[in-house]
Amino acid sequence: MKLVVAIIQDRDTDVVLDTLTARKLRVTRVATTGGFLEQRNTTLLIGIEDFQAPLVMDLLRKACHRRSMFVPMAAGITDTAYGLHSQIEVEVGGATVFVFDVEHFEQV
Ligand code: 2BA
Repeated sequence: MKLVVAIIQDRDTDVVLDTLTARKLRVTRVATTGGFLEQRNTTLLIGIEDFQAPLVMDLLRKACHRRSMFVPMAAGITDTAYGLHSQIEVEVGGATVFVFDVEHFEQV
């Protein structure tokens, strides 16, 4: 068995949940926050059989999109030469995925 931990953008969450549950895959959604941008994102915990891992990766690839975001430069690195409201472009997503082997699974 494997545990897939996938960090995705909030706006992709509904589509991913619908896609996974339509295939009878079980998923838990956790509200999280990225450490760099400090913006909300979603972490999914997906417990699966080993043979389902390629399917889950494929579904995540199709449903999660990379997007460019413009965020204000941190006050400490703002250069007035670029104006007071300087923004930097950051690419976020589609999904950051960790796959773990599960040592033990039990529902009591
Ligand atoms: P954040 O930490 O808010 O990062 C958002 C985006 O900012 C990242 O997109 C990346 O493009 C950029 N970024 C992050 N740290 C950076 C740094 N030190 N220097 C320059 N740019 C940086 P993604 O890579 O797609 O990550 C999206 C979210 O996934 C992250 O939000 C974080 O919540 C999570 N994540 C990504 N890699 C992770 C890891 N190795 N461990 C745990 N969580 C991770």
